[in-house]
Amino acid sequence: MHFSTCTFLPLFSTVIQLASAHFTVEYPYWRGSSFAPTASQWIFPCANVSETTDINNRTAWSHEGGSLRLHAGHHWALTYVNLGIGTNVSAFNISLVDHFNQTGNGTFCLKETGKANLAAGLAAAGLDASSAEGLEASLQIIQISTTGAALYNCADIKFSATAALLADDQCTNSTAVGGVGILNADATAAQSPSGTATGGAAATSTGAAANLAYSSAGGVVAAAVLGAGMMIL
Ligand SMILES: *[C@@H]1O[C@H](CO)[C@@H](O)[C@H](O)[C@H]1NC(C)=O
Ligand SMILES: *[C@@H]1O[C@H](CO)[C@@H](O)[C@H](O)[C@H]1NC(C)=O
Ligand SMILES: *[C@@H]1O[C@H](CO)[C@@H](O)[C@H](O)[C@H]1NC(C)=O
Ligand SMILES: *[C@@H]1O[C@H](CO)[C@@H](O)[C@H](O)[C@H]1NC(C)=O
Ligand SMILES: *[C@@H]1O[C@H](CO)[C@@H](O)[C@H](O)[C@H]1NC(C)=O
Ligand SMILES: *[C@@H]1O[C@H](CO)[C@@H](O)[C@H](O)[C@H]1NC(C)=O
Ligand SMILES: *[C@@H]1O[C@H](CO)[C@@H](O)[C@H](O)[C@H]1NC(C)=O
Ligand SMILES: [Cu+2]
Repeated sequence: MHFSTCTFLPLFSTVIQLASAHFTVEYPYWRGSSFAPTASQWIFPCANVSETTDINNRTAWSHEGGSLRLHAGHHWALTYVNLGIGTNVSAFNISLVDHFNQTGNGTFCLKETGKANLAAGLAAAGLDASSAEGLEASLQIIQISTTGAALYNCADIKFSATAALLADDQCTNSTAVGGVGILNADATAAQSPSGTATGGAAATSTGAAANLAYSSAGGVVAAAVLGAGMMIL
């Protein structure tokens, strides 16, 4: 924790080893490899990989929240999934999945991603199922692991009412891969670094981290958190 910002991290040779970890977006197919020479997952907002210019190369994705499959290289990472509407998105301002702790390395898959949040985000943009049909959009997936530096990858989609979700056999989490929600402590606990954890957070050790708690299984997408949660990274 408390590493300097990610722009300094490439100065350390260890980053070269970490580079093979990072993560891959397997579905919807990412806009291009963020391991390519001119790309870097450290670069906001999309790893310095340009948007897909040919609409036929965009994955058809349900406006009710399609599937998302990652290959995660870290043993855990705070993970966010955002979406922006447009052909060349600069504001990924629809939060599909607020941050949760993605645990385990290997395949991580959400069959139906952020359905309620996407509906609300489309409504905020004045869109509904019919007017969203065929629109281009981009997903931004962010992972933040132990060093506190954020990793970015994007995938370009087009909304399609007929887009299928991934089949069950193509959307499974690897053994020991999953996610846990992060619940912030209440105000009282936040004032007291040695305060009692509100759940099964005993694995974490620092004062602030001790205030984090796992939500019940399935609570991942709904997990609520205050900004203080970020500071422990
Ligand atoms: C981003 O990619 C372009 C080529 O697409 C390259 O010229 C540029 O140096 C890259 N930026 C960084 C910071 O690596
Ligand atoms: C679209 O995808 C095809 C097949 O992957 C690729 O050969 C082609 O270069 C892509 N076109 C653009 C404009 O990215
Ligand atoms: C897409 O947006 C980026 C960043 O704002 C910009 O550099 C690039 O020129 C845009 N691409 C097109 C085709 O307009
Ligand atoms: C995420 O979960 C892993 C595995 O349980 C744990 O080691 C790590 O500290 C957790 N990270 C946060 C920020 O809670
Ligand atoms: C997970 O990490 C362990 C230890 O670094 C490694 O041996 C294993 O191959 C990784 N598994 C996957 C699926 O990447
Ligand atoms: C996201 O930005 C677009 C364009 O600026 C705007 O129309 C939309 O209302 C914003 N959505 C949210 C959820 O803030
Ligand atoms: C993978 O794990 C996440 C977090 O626990 C869970 O929400 C998701 O449903 C799992 N994926 C599948 C396909 O079961
Ligand atoms: Cu990495």
